Amino acid sequence: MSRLGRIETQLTSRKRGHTGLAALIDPDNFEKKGAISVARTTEKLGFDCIFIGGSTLGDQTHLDDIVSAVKRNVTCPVILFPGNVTGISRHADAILFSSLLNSTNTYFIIGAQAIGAIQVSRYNLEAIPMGYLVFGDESTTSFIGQVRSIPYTKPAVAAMYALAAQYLGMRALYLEAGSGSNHPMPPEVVKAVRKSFKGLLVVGGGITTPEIAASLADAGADLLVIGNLLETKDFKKKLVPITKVLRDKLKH
Ligand code: 1GP
Repeated sequence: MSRLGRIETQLTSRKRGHTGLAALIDPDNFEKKGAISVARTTEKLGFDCIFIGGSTLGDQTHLDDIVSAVKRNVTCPVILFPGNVTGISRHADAILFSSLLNSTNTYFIIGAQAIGAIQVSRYNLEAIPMGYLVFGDESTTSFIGQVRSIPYTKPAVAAMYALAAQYLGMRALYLEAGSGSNHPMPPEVVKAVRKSFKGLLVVGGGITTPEIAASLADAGADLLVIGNLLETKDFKKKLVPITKVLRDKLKH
């Protein structure tokens, strides 16, 4: 098994129960200026890292531009969150080297990874081995990834996959409700997964309020990912209560 790199060590160094935040920038929805502004703002608000990626990304030159621009403007880790082989950039600090475990197409489970591995190695990117589980069937991620969705109402099924991910050596697991989802991950699912998965538990999709963030943190998520909200007007104002609720939890 690969050794823990610098970025993964940083991400996993929080105490259990101290939930962090990742800002997700989808290059399909940002030009350089906007991406820089979001990255700077979120870092100032105390976000732990920036994820860059998206499920429909095709323009690697644009990805490189965004990643290098963001990298020049923040000190926190800039981590790739690829939906395909087109999501790799030499300018990032690390990559969530993920397998979409509940895809029906082997391409998204291991095919893209095999092709992408060459580039990851050539660019000397830190690879963080991650299982990716998609819930619900209305998101772009679910459609593009040809997912056989895990029902939101079946925490035991999610926990089963989580345990399998752990036995396969994945040190991170991402529970995905889909970008812009009206149905964020139910805390019961996160709780069930937390019981069987010991690694870094990442949760994203539809996190837009401090209440949702707090319930997922209480359920045991290590890192919450916020993307869509960053693309809305007055996003900073909306983020402040979310960062506050998580910060307040650190005190207890
Ligand atoms: C999507 O989980 C991420 O891959 C973030 O979701 O865009 O809904 O915040 P949102």
